[in-house]
Amino acid sequence: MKRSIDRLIFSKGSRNRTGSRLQATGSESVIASVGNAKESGVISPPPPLSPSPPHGLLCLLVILLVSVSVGAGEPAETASRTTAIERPAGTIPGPGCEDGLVLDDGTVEIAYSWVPSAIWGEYVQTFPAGPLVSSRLDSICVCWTRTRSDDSLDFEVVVYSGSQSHPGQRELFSFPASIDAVPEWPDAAFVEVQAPPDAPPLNAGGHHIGVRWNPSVDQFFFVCADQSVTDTPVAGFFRDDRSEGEWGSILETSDPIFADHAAMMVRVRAHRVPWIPTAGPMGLVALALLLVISGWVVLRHR
Ligand SMILES: [Ca+2]
Repeated sequence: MKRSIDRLIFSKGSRNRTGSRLQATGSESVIASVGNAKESGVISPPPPLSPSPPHGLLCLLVILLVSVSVGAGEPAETASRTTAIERPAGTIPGPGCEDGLVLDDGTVEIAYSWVPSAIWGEYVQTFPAGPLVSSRLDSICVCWTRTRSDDSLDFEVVVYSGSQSHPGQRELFSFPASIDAVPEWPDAAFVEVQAPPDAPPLNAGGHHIGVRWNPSVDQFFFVCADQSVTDTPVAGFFRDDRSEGEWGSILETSDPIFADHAAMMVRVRAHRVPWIPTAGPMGLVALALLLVISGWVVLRHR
Protein backbone atom coordinates (compact mmCIF):
# COMPACT_ATOMS: atom_id res chain seq x y z
CA MET A 1 0.00 0.00 0.00
CA LYS A 2 1.33 3.38 -0.89
CA ARG A 3 1.81 5.46 2.23
CA SER A 4 0.28 8.84 2.54
CA ILE A 5 3.59 10.69 2.73
CA ASP A 6 4.58 9.28 -0.65
CA ARG A 7 2.01 11.53 -2.15
CA LEU A 8 3.75 14.48 -0.63
CA ILE A 9 5.35 16.54 -3.35
CA PHE A 10 8.27 18.58 -2.19
CA SER A 11 8.81 21.21 -4.83
CA LYS A 12 11.53 23.78 -4.66
CA GLY A 13 9.74 26.75 -6.11
CA SER A 14 12.78 28.98 -6.34
CA ARG A 15 16.53 28.84 -6.07
CA ASN A 16 16.71 29.02 -2.32
CA ARG A 17 15.26 27.03 0.55
CA THR A 18 12.88 29.70 1.65
CA GLY A 19 11.08 29.41 -1.65
CA SER A 20 10.28 25.75 -1.09
CA ARG A 21 6.82 24.55 -0.36
CA LEU A 22 5.02 21.39 0.54
CA GLN A 23 2.09 20.13 -1.42
CA ALA A 24 -0.07 17.10 -0.93
CA THR A 25 -2.44 15.55 -3.35
CA GLY A 26 -5.29 13.12 -3.01
CA SER A 27 -7.46 13.14 0.06
CA GLU A 28 -4.91 14.47 2.56
CA SER A 29 -5.30 17.84 4.12
CA VAL A 30 -2.83 20.42 2.99
CA ILE A 31 -0.91 22.82 5.16
CA ALA A 32 1.35 24.76 2.91
CA SER A 33 2.86 28.12 2.46
CA VAL A 34 4.81 29.91 -0.17
CA GLY A 35 7.48 32.52 -0.38
CA ASN A 36 9.23 33.23 2.86
CA ALA A 37 6.82 31.39 5.08
CA LYS A 38 7.23 28.11 6.93
CA GLU A 39 7.75 24.75 5.29
CA SER A 40 5.83 22.69 7.79
CA GLY A 41 3.40 20.07 6.66
CA VAL A 42 0.98 17.62 8.21
CA ILE A 43 -0.40 14.62 6.43
CA SER A 44 -3.58 13.65 8.22
CA PRO A 45 -5.35 10.31 8.00
CA PRO A 46 -7.86 10.19 5.14
CA PRO A 47 -11.25 11.62 6.14
CA PRO A 48 -14.29 9.34 6.49
CA LEU A 49 -15.93 8.41 3.21
CA SER A 50 -18.72 10.76 2.28
CA PRO A 51 -20.46 11.87 -0.90
CA SER A 52 -18.11 13.90 -3.08
CA PRO A 53 -18.70 17.63 -2.71
CA PRO A 54 -19.03 19.76 -5.79
CA HIS A 55 -15.69 20.68 -7.37
CA GLY A 56 -16.10 24.39 -6.60
CA LEU A 57 -16.82 23.69 -2.94
CA LEU A 58 -13.74 21.45 -2.72
CA CYS A 59 -11.55 24.24 -4.10
CA LEU A 60 -13.03 26.69 -1.60
CA LEU A 61 -12.31 24.28 1.28
CA VAL A 62 -8.68 23.86 0.18
CA ILE A 63 -8.22 27.63 -0.11
CA LEU A 64 -9.72 28.14 3.36
CA LEU A 65 -7.51 25.45 4.88
CA VAL A 66 -4.37 26.92 3.37
CA SER A 67 -5.34 30.41 4.50
CA VAL A 68 -6.03 29.27 8.06
CA SER A 69 -2.73 27.42 8.33
CA VAL A 70 -0.74 30.36 7.02
CA GLY A 71 -2.50 32.66 9.42
CA ALA A 72 -1.85 30.32 12.33
CA GLY A 73 1.81 29.82 11.44
CA GLU A 74 4.85 31.54 12.78
CA PRO A 75 6.16 34.77 11.33
CA ALA A 76 8.44 34.29 8.35
CA GLU A 77 11.55 35.28 10.25
CA THR A 78 11.02 32.41 12.71
CA ALA A 79 10.07 29.91 10.05
CA SER A 80 10.80 26.30 10.93
CA ARG A 81 11.13 23.32 8.67
CA THR A 82 9.55 20.80 10.97
CA THR A 83 7.22 18.27 9.46
CA ALA A 84 5.11 15.41 10.75
CA ILE A 85 2.90 12.46 9.92
CA GLU A 86 -0.13 11.31 11.88
CA ARG A 87 -2.17 8.15 12.28
CA PRO A 88 -4.52 6.43 14.73
CA ALA A 89 -2.84 5.01 17.82
CA GLY A 90 -0.72 1.89 17.47
CA THR A 91 1.52 0.04 19.89
CA ILE A 92 5.23 -0.10 19.17
CA PRO A 93 6.61 -3.63 19.27
CA GLY A 94 9.86 -4.54 20.93
CA PRO A 95 11.78 -3.38 24.00
CA GLY A 96 12.20 0.31 24.58
CA CYS A 97 13.74 1.10 27.97
CA GLU A 98 10.49 0.11 29.73
CA ASP A 99 12.39 -0.07 33.02
CA GLY A 100 13.77 3.42 32.54
CA LEU A 101 12.33 6.90 32.58
CA VAL A 102 9.25 6.69 30.34
CA LEU A 103 7.20 9.83 29.71
CA ASP A 104 4.98 8.61 26.85
CA ASP A 105 1.99 6.25 26.98
CA GLY A 106 3.51 3.59 24.70
CA THR A 107 1.37 4.24 21.64
CA VAL A 108 2.44 6.41 18.74
CA GLU A 109 0.03 8.79 17.05
CA ILE A 110 2.34 11.23 15.27
CA ALA A 111 5.98 11.48 14.28
CA TYR A 112 8.17 14.54 13.78
CA SER A 113 10.85 15.22 11.24
CA TRP A 114 12.58 17.88 9.18
CA VAL A 115 12.13 18.64 5.52
CA PRO A 116 15.13 17.58 3.41
CA SER A 117 16.42 21.12 2.97
CA ALA A 118 17.60 21.06 6.60
CA ILE A 119 21.30 20.26 6.90
CA TRP A 120 20.88 19.22 10.50
CA GLY A 121 17.94 19.14 12.84
CA GLU A 122 17.44 18.33 16.51
CA TYR A 123 14.54 17.24 18.71
CA VAL A 124 15.09 17.00 22.46
CA GLN A 125 12.72 16.08 25.26
CA THR A 126 12.78 17.69 28.70
CA PHE A 127 13.20 15.14 31.49
CA PRO A 128 12.10 15.81 35.06
CA ALA A 129 15.00 16.86 37.24
CA GLY A 130 14.32 14.56 40.19
CA PRO A 131 14.93 11.12 38.67
CA LEU A 132 18.08 12.27 36.90
CA VAL A 133 19.74 14.31 39.63
CA SER A 134 23.25 13.04 40.19
CA SER A 135 23.00 10.20 37.73
CA ARG A 136 24.84 8.82 34.76
CA LEU A 137 23.13 7.92 31.50
CA ASP A 138 23.17 4.20 30.70
CA SER A 139 21.24 4.22 27.47
CA ILE A 140 18.64 6.07 25.46
CA CYS A 141 15.76 4.54 23.54
CA VAL A 142 14.37 6.38 20.54
CA CYS A 143 11.41 5.32 18.43
CA TRP A 144 11.86 5.87 14.68
CA THR A 145 9.75 5.42 11.58
CA ARG A 146 10.19 6.32 7.92
CA THR A 147 8.21 6.94 4.76
CA ARG A 148 10.74 6.22 2.02
CA SER A 149 12.69 3.13 0.95
CA ASP A 150 15.93 4.06 2.75
CA ASP A 151 15.64 2.24 6.10
CA SER A 152 19.11 2.89 7.52
CA LEU A 153 19.69 5.99 9.58
CA ASP A 154 22.77 7.56 11.15
CA PHE A 155 22.06 9.98 13.96
CA GLU A 156 23.52 11.37 17.16
CA VAL A 157 22.18 11.19 20.67
CA VAL A 158 22.41 14.69 22.15
CA VAL A 159 22.28 15.66 25.81
CA TYR A 160 21.82 19.27 26.85
CA SER A 161 21.91 20.55 30.39
CA GLY A 162 20.14 23.74 31.38
CA SER A 163 17.17 24.75 33.44
CA GLN A 164 13.99 22.72 33.67
CA SER A 165 12.33 25.21 31.36
CA HIS A 166 14.96 25.56 28.64
CA PRO A 167 17.97 23.69 27.26
CA GLY A 168 21.33 25.39 27.07
CA GLN A 169 22.83 26.45 23.78
CA ARG A 170 25.82 24.10 23.98
CA GLU A 171 25.46 20.38 24.38
CA LEU A 172 26.69 18.62 27.49
CA PHE A 173 27.71 15.68 25.31
CA SER A 174 26.69 13.70 22.26
CA PHE A 175 27.57 10.38 20.70
CA PRO A 176 26.94 8.71 17.35
CA ALA A 177 24.33 6.02 16.79
CA SER A 178 22.60 4.24 13.95
CA ILE A 179 19.61 2.04 13.27
CA ASP A 180 18.99 -0.40 10.43
CA ALA A 181 15.65 -1.71 9.23
CA VAL A 182 13.59 1.22 10.44
CA PRO A 183 9.96 0.15 9.86
CA GLU A 184 7.85 1.98 7.34
CA TRP A 185 5.03 4.18 8.64
CA PRO A 186 2.61 3.40 10.26
CA ASP A 187 4.94 0.85 11.87
CA ALA A 188 7.71 2.08 14.15
CA ALA A 189 10.44 0.65 16.36
CA PHE A 190 12.64 1.61 19.26
CA VAL A 191 16.40 1.45 19.09
CA GLU A 192 18.38 1.38 22.33
CA VAL A 193 21.76 3.10 22.22
CA GLN A 194 24.30 2.60 24.98
CA ALA A 195 25.89 5.75 26.35
CA PRO A 196 29.70 5.95 26.56
CA PRO A 197 30.93 4.88 30.02
CA ASP A 198 32.89 8.11 30.35
CA ALA A 199 29.92 10.36 29.58
CA PRO A 200 29.68 13.30 32.00
CA PRO A 201 27.29 12.86 34.94
CA LEU A 202 23.93 14.63 34.89
CA ASN A 203 24.19 17.25 37.61
CA ALA A 204 22.29 20.22 36.19
CA GLY A 205 18.88 21.54 37.16
CA GLY A 206 17.36 20.21 33.95
CA HIS A 207 18.32 17.84 31.17
CA HIS A 208 17.07 17.75 27.61
CA ILE A 209 17.84 14.58 25.72
CA GLY A 210 17.11 13.65 22.13
CA VAL A 211 18.51 13.23 18.64
CA ARG A 212 20.23 15.14 15.87
CA TRP A 213 20.57 13.99 12.28
CA ASN A 214 21.11 15.25 8.75
CA PRO A 215 17.68 15.25 7.05
CA SER A 216 19.23 16.16 3.69
CA VAL A 217 21.10 12.83 3.71
CA ASP A 218 18.78 10.61 5.78
CA GLN A 219 15.52 11.91 4.38
CA PHE A 220 12.02 11.29 5.73
CA PHE A 221 12.94 9.59 8.98
CA PHE A 222 10.63 10.57 11.84
CA VAL A 223 10.85 10.55 15.64
CA CYS A 224 7.69 8.96 17.06
CA ALA A 225 5.54 10.97 19.43
CA ASP A 226 2.62 10.44 21.73
CA GLN A 227 -0.36 12.69 21.09
CA SER A 228 -3.12 13.45 23.53
CA VAL A 229 -5.40 16.32 24.44
CA THR A 230 -5.89 15.10 28.01
CA ASP A 231 -2.42 14.19 29.28
CA THR A 232 -0.15 16.86 30.71
CA PRO A 233 2.24 17.46 27.85
CA VAL A 234 5.95 16.98 28.28
CA ALA A 235 8.10 19.88 27.16
CA GLY A 236 10.33 19.45 24.16
CA PHE A 237 12.45 21.63 21.93
CA PHE A 238 13.67 21.69 18.34
CA ARG A 239 16.13 23.60 16.20
CA ASP A 240 17.95 23.21 12.91
CA ASP A 241 20.84 24.75 11.00
CA ARG A 242 18.77 27.81 10.15
CA SER A 243 17.69 28.53 13.73
CA GLU A 244 20.84 30.49 14.61
CA GLY A 245 21.18 28.41 17.75
CA GLU A 246 17.76 29.34 19.13
CA TRP A 247 15.53 26.57 20.41
CA GLY A 248 11.87 26.41 19.47
CA SER A 249 9.50 25.18 22.16
CA ILE A 250 7.08 22.44 21.15
CA LEU A 251 4.58 23.61 23.76
CA GLU A 252 4.80 27.29 22.89
CA THR A 253 5.13 27.34 19.13
CA SER A 254 2.08 28.01 16.99
CA ASP A 255 3.20 25.31 14.55
CA PRO A 256 0.04 23.19 14.19
CA ILE A 257 1.92 19.87 13.98
CA PHE A 258 2.59 20.10 17.74
CA ALA A 259 -0.96 21.08 18.70
CA ASP A 260 -1.80 17.84 20.57
CA HIS A 261 1.73 16.96 21.63
CA ALA A 262 1.94 14.78 24.74
CA ALA A 263 5.52 13.45 24.63
CA MET A 264 8.23 12.38 22.26
CA MET A 265 9.00 8.69 22.39
CA VAL A 266 12.47 9.23 23.76
CA ARG A 267 13.24 7.30 26.93
CA VAL A 268 16.36 6.99 29.05
CA ARG A 269 17.90 4.57 31.49
CA ALA A 270 20.27 5.97 34.09
CA HIS A 271 21.82 5.06 37.42
CA ARG A 272 22.65 7.14 40.46
CA VAL A 273 26.22 8.15 41.10
CA PRO A 274 27.81 9.83 44.14
CA TRP A 275 27.43 13.56 43.88
CA ILE A 276 30.41 14.94 42.04
CA PRO A 277 31.01 18.61 42.85
CA THR A 278 32.00 20.70 39.90
CA ALA A 279 34.32 23.39 41.25
CA GLY A 280 35.04 25.19 38.00
CA PRO A 281 38.18 27.32 37.41
CA MET A 282 37.43 29.83 40.19
CA GLY A 283 36.70 27.04 42.65
CA LEU A 284 40.00 25.34 41.85
CA VAL A 285 41.90 28.62 42.32
CA ALA A 286 40.18 29.15 45.68
CA LEU A 287 41.00 25.57 46.73
CA ALA A 288 44.66 26.03 45.78
CA LEU A 289 44.86 29.31 47.75
CA LEU A 290 43.30 27.63 50.77
CA LEU A 291 45.88 24.82 50.65
CA VAL A 292 48.76 27.31 50.35
CA ILE A 293 47.50 29.41 53.28
CA SER A 294 46.91 26.30 55.39
CA GLY A 295 50.41 25.05 54.67
CA TRP A 296 51.91 28.44 55.53
CA VAL A 297 50.01 28.58 58.82
CA VAL A 298 51.12 25.05 59.72
CA LEU A 299 54.76 25.79 58.91
CA ARG A 300 54.72 29.02 60.99
CA HIS A 301 53.53 27.20 64.10
CA ARG A 302 56.08 24.39 63.97
CA1 LIG B 1 -0.19 7.63 22.62
